[in-house]
Amino acid sequence: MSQKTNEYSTDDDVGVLVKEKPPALQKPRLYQVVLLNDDYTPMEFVVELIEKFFSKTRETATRIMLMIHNEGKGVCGIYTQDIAETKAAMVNKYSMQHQHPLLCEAEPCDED
Ligand code: TYC
Repeated sequence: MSQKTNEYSTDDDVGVLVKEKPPALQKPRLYQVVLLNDDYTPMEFVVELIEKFFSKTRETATRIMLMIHNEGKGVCGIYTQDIAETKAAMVNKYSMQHQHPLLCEAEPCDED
């Protein structure tokens, strides 16, 4: 009698493919963590925050901060949903603790 040993084979079908492999896993949707401009948070605080939470050099952090200051918002990093939302929450908590109105959001990246 044929005994099923797992989903893809039985004892007596050695070497015979009885079921096709499942399709390859889909890539998870990515999220960008953005900082919003405001009129009150000091530039130096924003630069240090970008260095601290997004592991950027001072040069890159300064470029991102100036981009936000001039354009209204800017991307600090791209992650999976859980990490992006956790980072945004940590940044908002840190800004509040330092009494700055700086806002951070996680938003889905455009799909390609
Ligand atoms: N606009 C702020 C200022 O002139 C600086 C700033 C930059 C604030 C980026 C927030 O996400 C921000 N002090």
